Amino acid sequence: MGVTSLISRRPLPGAEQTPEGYRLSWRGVGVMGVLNVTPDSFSDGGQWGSAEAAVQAAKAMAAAGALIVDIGGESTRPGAEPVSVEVECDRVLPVIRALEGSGIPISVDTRRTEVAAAALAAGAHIINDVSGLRDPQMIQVCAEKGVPAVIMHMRGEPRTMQQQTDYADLEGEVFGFLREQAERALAAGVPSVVLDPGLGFAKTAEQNVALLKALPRLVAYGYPVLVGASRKSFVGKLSGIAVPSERDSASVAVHLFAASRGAALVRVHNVPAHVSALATWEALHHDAG
Ligand code: HH2
Repeated sequence: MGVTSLISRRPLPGAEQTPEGYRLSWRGVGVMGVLNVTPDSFSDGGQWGSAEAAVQAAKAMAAAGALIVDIGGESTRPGAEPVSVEVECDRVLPVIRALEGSGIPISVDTRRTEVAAAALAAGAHIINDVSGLRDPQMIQVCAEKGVPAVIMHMRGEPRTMQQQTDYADLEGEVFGFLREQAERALAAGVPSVVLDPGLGFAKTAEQNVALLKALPRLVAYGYPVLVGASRKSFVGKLSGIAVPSERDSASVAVHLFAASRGAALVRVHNVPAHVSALATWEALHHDAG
């Protein structure tokens, strides 16, 4: 099981100071806990009724072994309507501010440069952009602030993306886009990037499975790869479980499959279930030599 690192030019909790910048390193597969402070996210919408409840949830995720907690203020599920910058900021900023100094690496899940800049000013450490830094200003923000970025592939907008699932060459387009965006971001001064195929974003269930199978091709580019399958509808389809919140064991199975294909991070709702499953999987690999 290899070691993965993310470099930041700004202090990052748990990171070691090196001549290159602050290096956050982990062995095996790191867990990113999902914390949606939205009324309408597909599985945890409305779960954290107040900023204080969200802060407690973030702390519980970190205590359970999450490497990073990902805070989102806009649902990007298929068909979701966009929210304004003000609404998104009102949702995420109080939680980020309250977590400052907690020692938890925080990423902010946003497509908007204004939200990203405000979140970084409030104490967030990493940008997670489901639109894959398509807005050049998002690259600017990450470069100027010196923070790592998660680059995810999607097509179009959440509202209409499931009408855009015709690909001439699925893996070529998804992995090619991610590689180009990584090179663009690094050339502009973003200190490090994570690549994410964007399961469920303008993809059918079969296409999500094809991307998971092809993951080693993406991993071979040399950047850390994140996979986010948690509770998604294709996991429901694979497992036959209709209710998203009941899909945690099935999500673990998909994430172990991704781990076996080289994923360095998994983005999950149920942190304890993933931490124990991954620790067991890693111990087996270790003992198997
Ligand atoms: N999936 C979702 C949101 N953000 N970010 C990355 N990097 N990768 C993902 O797969 C990903 C993501 C959608 O899931 P969720 O946050 O649970 O739901 P919603 O968009 O409804 O808030």
